[in-house]
Amino acid sequence: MAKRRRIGFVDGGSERLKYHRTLYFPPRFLWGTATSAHQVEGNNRDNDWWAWEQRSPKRPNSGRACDHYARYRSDVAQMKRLGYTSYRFSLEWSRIEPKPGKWNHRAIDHYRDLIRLCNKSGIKPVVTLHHFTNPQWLSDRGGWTRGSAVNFYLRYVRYVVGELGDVVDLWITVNEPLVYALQSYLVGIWPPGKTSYLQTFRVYWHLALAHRRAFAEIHRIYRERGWHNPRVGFTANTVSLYAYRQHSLASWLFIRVADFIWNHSFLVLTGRSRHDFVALNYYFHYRLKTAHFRTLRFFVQAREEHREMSEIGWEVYPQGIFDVLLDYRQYGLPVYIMENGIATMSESKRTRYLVSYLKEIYHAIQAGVDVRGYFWWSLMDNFEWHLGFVPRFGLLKVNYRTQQRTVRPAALVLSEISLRNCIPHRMLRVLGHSIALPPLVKPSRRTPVRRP
Ligand code: GCO
Repeated sequence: MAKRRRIGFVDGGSERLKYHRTLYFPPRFLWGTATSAHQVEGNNRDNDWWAWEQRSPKRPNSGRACDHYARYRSDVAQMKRLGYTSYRFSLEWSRIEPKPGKWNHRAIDHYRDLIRLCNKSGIKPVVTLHHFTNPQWLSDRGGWTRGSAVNFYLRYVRYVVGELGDVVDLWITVNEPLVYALQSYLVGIWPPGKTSYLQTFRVYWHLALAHRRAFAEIHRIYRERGWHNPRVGFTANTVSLYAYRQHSLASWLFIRVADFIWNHSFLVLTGRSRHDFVALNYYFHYRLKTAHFRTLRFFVQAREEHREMSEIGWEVYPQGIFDVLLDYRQYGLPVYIMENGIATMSESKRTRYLVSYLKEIYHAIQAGVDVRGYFWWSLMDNFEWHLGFVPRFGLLKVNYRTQQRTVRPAALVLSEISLRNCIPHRMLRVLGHSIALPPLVKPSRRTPVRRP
C-alpha cells in the first residue's frame, strides 16, 4: 500500500481546499463489486422468478441476462485487470438443488471453479446463499410462509458449505430479508405476488430463523472440519431517514419506528451475537413530510424538490451513508458496505456518485466506524428485477445482444482507488464543477419508481 503522506496546500486556495488531501483507507480494505445469480447468470429456469416472468407478457424476462454463468472466466479476468480485491456473488439454489434433495454436482463444480479463479486472482469471494430467488419446488410448497422453508434452506446450506467452505470464509445468509418480504408478500410486485401483512410477517420471521440457524450451522461445520473461522452475516437494505419538519413530535416518533424497522429489526430478531459483521446495502434517503396514515404518503419525493436523483428516482445523498454508518457503530462489529451504486446513463454522474459516497465512508472511518470493505452494485449492467434491463448500474456496460462488456470510466476510477487503497486528492475534484453537472431534473407527472 502507498505510504501515508500529507498533500498540504493546494495553490493557496480556500481554507477548505487547504485541508484536502489524499484519503487513505485502512490496510486490507476490500474493494469489490457485487452481483446476484438471477440478475447476471442467465437461464435460471428452475426458480420462482423464471416462472413468474413467463406468467405475464408484461413482465421483463431475465432470459440470457449477462450470460455470466458461461462467461465467468473472462469476467473474473476483467476484475483482476481492474485490480479489484473482492467479488460478492450469490449461489443459485435452484441450480444446486433443482429437485428437493437432489444435488446437482455440476453446479457446485461451477461455483467452485468461480471461487478458485477469484482466489487465484487475488479477489476475495463473498458468497450470498439466498438473494431473492427460490427453487420453484420450494415455492410450490408455500415458500417462506412455511416453517418448512427454514429446514429446506438449512439442508441446502449444509450441503454447499460442506462443499465450498474450504475456499470461502465470508458468507451472507440472506440478502435484504425485509425488501424480499415486502416486495413479494406486501407490495406484491415480486413472486409470488401476495399482498398480506400476516404473510409478510411470517416470511420475515422465517428468514430470521433461517439466519440464526445458518449462522450456528456454518460455524459448526468449520469447527468440525478444522477450517479457518468463517465470518457470517446478512445484508440489510439500509435507509437514512430525516424529518422534514424538525420540531414535530409525530415525525420524530415515526422516524424512530421506521428507522428501527428498516435498519435494525432483523439484527434484533436474530440476536446480536449471531453476526460476525454487519453488512449494509445503501441506496435510500427519505425525508418524512407527514405521518399521514390515511394517504400512506409519508415521504417527500426527491422529484418534487428538484433533488438530484438516479434514473429510477432514487435520491443522490452521500451524507446519508455517513449517518447510517455511524448509527451501525453501536453494534461494535466490523462493517461492510455490500452494495452501493446508481442507475444512470451519465458517466460523470456515476463517477461523482462513487467518489462522493466513498468520501463519506472515509469520514465515517475517521469517526471510528470499523468499515472493512466497499462493494459497488454492480460489476456489470444486469436484470433489475421488475424493472428489467433498463436501469444501468454497471461498472461494465453490457451490450445484451452481443454480450460484449465495455469498461466505463467509473470502473477505472474504482480501479485506481483499489490499487492505491486511497482516494487520490486529484479525484476529489470530480466533486466540484470540473465535470459538468447533470442537467437539473425536471418535475414530471410520471410516478417515480421506488421501493416501499
Ligand atoms: C437489492 C438487491 C440487488 C439490486 C440492487 C439495485 O437491493 O434489491 O440486493 O439485487 O439489484 O440493490 O436495486
